[in-house]
Amino acid sequence: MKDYNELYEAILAGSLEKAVEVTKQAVEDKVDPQDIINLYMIKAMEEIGRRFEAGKVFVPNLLMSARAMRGALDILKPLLSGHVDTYIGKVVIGTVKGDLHDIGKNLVASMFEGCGFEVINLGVDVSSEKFVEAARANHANIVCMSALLTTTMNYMKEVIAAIEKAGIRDDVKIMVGGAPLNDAFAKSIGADAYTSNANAAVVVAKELLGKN
Ligand code: B1M
Repeated sequence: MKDYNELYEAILAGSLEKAVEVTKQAVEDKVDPQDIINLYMIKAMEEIGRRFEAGKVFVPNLLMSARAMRGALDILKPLLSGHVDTYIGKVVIGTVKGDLHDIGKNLVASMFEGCGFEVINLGVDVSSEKFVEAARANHANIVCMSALLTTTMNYMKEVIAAIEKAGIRDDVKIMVGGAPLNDAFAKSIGADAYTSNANAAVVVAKELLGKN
């Protein structure tokens, strides 16, 4: 496969135009969208995160990289979404209250859509009330929560408590994800599953619904 390292560099540098240009080229060259995402885009976001942690770059750099990543992802989104006549299930997804990170969550949402789920994407900074309201109003099969901060991941427990209090816990499966989470954390808060990436989220969701 041709090397699209320019895409990695463009996202790292926060260059939206370049990221879009190289992604369009990769699509024209018929590169698998999953490879574009996993080999270049996510790796660039990981590296900008490392540099941020090391104090070499700052919040504006993160924002510019995120903007470049989103621009590139927008081009790939339609390619992740196949046409479906019958939905496998309904997913309500959001990034929990206090947390503004949405790139990973949107990737998970796109994968769900592409694999035959109907997705209600609540965005970022989502309160427990909003999760409950959306799950109930849409008769969701799955509630998916994302958190990227160690300070916000604990809010997931509050959402689960609210879902229980609303009397709909038996109607929905609860899935969680995001970089600081793991299996043990998911179990400790009473979630049905944790997955580390977007592909696994779809596989596990199908398993939970007995649709694999
Ligand atoms: Co922030 N940030 N950030 N940030 N940011 C991190 C998360 C951090 C690790 C960077 C670092 O220090 N190395 C750090 C968190 C430290 C911690 O909590 N331990 C951090 C910090 C500290 C902050 C601020 C506090 C910085 C500040 O203001 N001083 C601030 C907080 C704002 C807030 O949320 N209240 C902040 C702000 C931001 C920006 C707004 C500038 C921007 C986000 C823009 C946006 O999302 N629209 C940003 C970014 C870009 C990052 C990093 C660099 C990249 C995140 C990302 O998009 N990754 C991040 C460092 C890093 O992750 N290496 C960092 C790519 C994405 C594809 O991966 O989101 O992990 P990810 O999603 C994956 C999986 O986790 C999983 O699947 C996805 C795809 O495979 N997944 C799920 C995610 N959700 C799922 C849900 C599921 C299943 C799987 O449901 C079932």
